[in-house]
Amino acid sequence: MDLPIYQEEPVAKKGGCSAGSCGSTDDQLGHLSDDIRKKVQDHPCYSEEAHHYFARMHVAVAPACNIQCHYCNRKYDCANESRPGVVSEVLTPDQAVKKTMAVAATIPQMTVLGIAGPGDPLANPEKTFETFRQLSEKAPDIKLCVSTNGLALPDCVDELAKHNIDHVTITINCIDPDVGAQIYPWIFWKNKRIYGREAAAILIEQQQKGLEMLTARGILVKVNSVLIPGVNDQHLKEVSKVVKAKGAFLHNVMPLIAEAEHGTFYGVMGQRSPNPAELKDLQDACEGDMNMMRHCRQCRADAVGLLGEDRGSEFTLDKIDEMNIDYAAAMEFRAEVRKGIQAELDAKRAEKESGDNVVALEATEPKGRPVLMAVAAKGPVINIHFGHAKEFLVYEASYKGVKFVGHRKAEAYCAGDETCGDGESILGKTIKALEGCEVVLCSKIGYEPWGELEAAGIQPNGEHAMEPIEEAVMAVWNEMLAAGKLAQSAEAKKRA
Ligand code: CLF
Ligand code: SF4
Repeated sequence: MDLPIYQEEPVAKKGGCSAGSCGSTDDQLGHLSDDIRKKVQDHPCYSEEAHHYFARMHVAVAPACNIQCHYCNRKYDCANESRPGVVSEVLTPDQAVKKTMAVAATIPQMTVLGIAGPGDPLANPEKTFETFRQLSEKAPDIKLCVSTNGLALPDCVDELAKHNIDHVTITINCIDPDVGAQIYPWIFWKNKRIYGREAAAILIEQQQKGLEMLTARGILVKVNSVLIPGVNDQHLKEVSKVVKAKGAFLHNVMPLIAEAEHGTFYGVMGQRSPNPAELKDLQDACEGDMNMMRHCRQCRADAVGLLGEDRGSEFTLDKIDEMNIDYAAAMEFRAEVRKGIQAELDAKRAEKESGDNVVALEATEPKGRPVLMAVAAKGPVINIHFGHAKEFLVYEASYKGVKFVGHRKAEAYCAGDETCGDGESILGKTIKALEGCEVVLCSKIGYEPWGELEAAGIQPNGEHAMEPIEEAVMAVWNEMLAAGKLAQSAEAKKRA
């Protein structure tokens, strides 16, 4: 069996987490029925734990959209489910199926096929459902997933259920038409273009109706919301409450991406994006009511691979044409690989439950303040050199344990000799991206960035290379506590 794709080097040390929860969805969702756990445990978006092990892919078969969002420019991927970047190729359903089989045969950990754009999948129902129809026949071991703005959703629920699609994402940015009118200039509804508040009211009604219909059928619904400062930032707490009450399974609040160069209305008008602290505060505020997703990477509509990586360029149509795919053999191999991952995850859980090999959590009462730590990792262990990291995972450590709170994008500081001259400015950007983090854990780090990070108040740490992330983060927090670095303010003490 090949090594799982995240594993660049062998895992040197294994162990349970002292925190008990570690922010892993597996534990957070411990209350779920076996049936639902089975549905989410190898879906990289629905399970935070699974996203370290399992990959997803999107096929861009849906170019048209039936609404306009102020954060979207059709030239780019759907901002609901993607970071801006043109879709390399819009595919026909036949091409999409061929690509999916090629990826599934090459990346056995790819468990989920999603349709998420570049327009709205349900505004392109023939292409979307033809793709799903073929795949459910030809690749029955792949879970099917769809993401929609919800306008056409109520009309499509039967068809979705028919294709055994049990993961649907609806982007719901508001439940108040006055807020909606600031986000959606128009919708295309019953062969007419409708504008402003009236358009927003119809969209909201359709979204809510679709959500209720799906949950009534036992289909898992994730709600995505784009956080737009000054527009829906206060309102999203209410959205979270309402969608939870209607049975949504997970809420994913994502930051608005509004770069002027993408040519979106918000970008051109100078609407700002939220900063990481604003995003975290809102996610924390919603968390009391809802399971929150914090590991979303705002993928491209043609993304391939683990969340946070994109292997799409390996699977262009001309490259796929040259591949020889024996899907029956691939299915066997995929099953074997998944069994291996499952055994690893089961062992990890058993270890956690037994408490064996657990780093002691020294602080069991409210002492010591929470600390944000950035981690350079791909998969569940600290395995990336600081200079090679293209993103950092951010964890919050406290006396309660370790919780995953998000990620920060970065440019690789060290990409080889030719780019070393750019290193300094890239390092400056990375330090800015890590704002609020007090420690950065990585497998290795050079002398120069070490000094600059320290000068910026971020302590580099390469001592936990190849260790499981949560354990290492907890150990560092305990060291800081023991060294007297985590004194709480009087106000924080009172709150605790
Ligand atoms: Fe794709 Fe979306 Fe399905 Fe995941 S993505 S259709 S639920 S398989 Fe995932 Fe990507 Fe975030 Fe979407 S990380 S943008 S939430
Ligand atoms: Fe763009 Fe998606 Fe909004 Fe349609 S639903 S306008 S594709 S962001």
